[in-house]
Amino acid sequence: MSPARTAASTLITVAPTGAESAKADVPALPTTPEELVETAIACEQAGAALIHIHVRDREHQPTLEAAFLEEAVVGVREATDLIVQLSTGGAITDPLEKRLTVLDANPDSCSLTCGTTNFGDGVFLNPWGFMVDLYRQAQERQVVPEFELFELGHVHALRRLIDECGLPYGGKVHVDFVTGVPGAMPGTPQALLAGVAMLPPEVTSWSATGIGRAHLPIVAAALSAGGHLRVGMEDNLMYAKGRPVAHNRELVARAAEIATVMQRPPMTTAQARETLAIRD
Ligand code: KMH
Ligand code: ZN
Repeated sequence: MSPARTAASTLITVAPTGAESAKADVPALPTTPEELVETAIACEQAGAALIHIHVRDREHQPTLEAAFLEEAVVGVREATDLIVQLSTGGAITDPLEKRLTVLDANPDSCSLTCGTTNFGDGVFLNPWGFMVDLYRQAQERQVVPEFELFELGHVHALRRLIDECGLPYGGKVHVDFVTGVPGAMPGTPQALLAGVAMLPPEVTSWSATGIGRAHLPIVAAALSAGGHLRVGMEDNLMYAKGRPVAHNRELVARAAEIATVMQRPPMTTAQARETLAIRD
């Protein structure tokens, strides 16, 4: 399938929490296991088919500890049919070795960022050796990676990764353009379309994320260009000017509504599992 061909329906991913916002500043952020499961149920009902999870400890701090990750995977699996994707990006302070242990929690999917990038005032480290280790481990464990592309150079690094390591488990290649991170690829239709034009032919589906004020422009641009969507409070805390997001469900519901108006209604979880070749 050509990645530029418009899919009939839209895969909506929700990224509800992230590692960057503090619970004290954003009380609506789901940081407890109960809040995560409640969010997952509500977002599935609103049209999401995949959940990208970062977990927090009992003090609401980002963590990569196995017990918290496993609790999240099991809890969301029991309560929903969402594809469970764990972040291997964590927070920018997380060591690479710890990030590799995320796969021990047995997710359906994992994020895999295709290179180092500026990340606001910090640096999000993804050296080549780490990418290869993570990719090979995902292949061995039948975990489907979602390749995160923050920069146009990351598209080329994905080309190199496929050349060197082959295709992911299941044979499908799904990527997500993360646009609008300060210091990285801007959240503009022009940058997004440049990335889409560069995608290797092995890519079978792509989605896009617009950080902060890039959120709505990127939703519109991705749908127009045949892509899928990632929304959620990891990426955007404002529903509209002066109106904070009250619940992740709102962002999913609005994305689903726009997609439906554009004749690209939300995918079911079963369709999404087939699209990404998630193991049974
Ligand atoms: N929190 C960022 C440093 C991912 O989930 O893989 C990295 C991130 C990407 O969110
Ligand atoms: Zn993330």
